Amino acid sequence: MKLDLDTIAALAEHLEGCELGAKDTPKITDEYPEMDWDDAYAIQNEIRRRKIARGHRIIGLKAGLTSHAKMKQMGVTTPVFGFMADSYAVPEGGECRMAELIHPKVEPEIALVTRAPLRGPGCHIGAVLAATDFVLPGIEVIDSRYRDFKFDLKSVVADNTSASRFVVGGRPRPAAEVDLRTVGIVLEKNGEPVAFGAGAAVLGHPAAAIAMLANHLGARGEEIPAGTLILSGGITEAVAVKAGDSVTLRVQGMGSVGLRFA
Ligand code: OOG
Ligand code: MG
Repeated sequence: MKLDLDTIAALAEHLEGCELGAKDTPKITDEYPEMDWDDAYAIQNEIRRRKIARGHRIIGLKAGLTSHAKMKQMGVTTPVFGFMADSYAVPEGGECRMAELIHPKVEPEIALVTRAPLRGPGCHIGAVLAATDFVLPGIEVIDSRYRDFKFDLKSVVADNTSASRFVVGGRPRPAAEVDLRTVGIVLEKNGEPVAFGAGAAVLGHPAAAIAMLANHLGARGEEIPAGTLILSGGITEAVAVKAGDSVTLRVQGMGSVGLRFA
């Protein structure tokens, strides 16, 4: 690690302050170019600790930048991992208030819920599928705290991978009943289809993103507990939204899920 604990705490406070106050900031590597991956995850963990200390619960995990479409859009090459706090959850068909957000975008994702713990190293797609209870459609609302969504990987990891809101719903299906590679998705904005894809856009198989997450946590002596909701990452480019927009994700054989922006 290159940063001291005071700097990590100050950066976590700054980034969480931007999240809660819906204010943007230049990316933190501008001021701390020496920061490394461990620093970045330490800042994210400190944001998580702050939320728990205020009485929030962590209700899920996420992988991001897991599709070529997303990596190309953001100009990066490796997946990243973050957490979801209870305050991020939006009910099915519910509303996101633009006043609480900076410049939100929506992503069509496949969500998985585990029924057994997953621990790396060596976690693979087969182990993930065996430990998955069910799969369901999810829309992630990302809202980078960085000005104009401009960041590098370390900055975005520190910023909890732009996590902001999410909704899951539709028709959950047992993992064994669907082929997540060929499952088709359509993302609609105000009734118009705006993005299309298939599960294989995420690392060849969305479960591969979960295996990477388990291996990432395993390297830190942690695991994915049983009963964890995990977003596997945007299948297509993220789509910008504004007040008045409504967004629906349709996933083949899994119904649809939606939310509105006000
Ligand atoms: C980083 C988060 C990406 C995904 O699903 O790819 C992400 C960003 O693009 O702001 O959540
Ligand atoms: Mg995402």
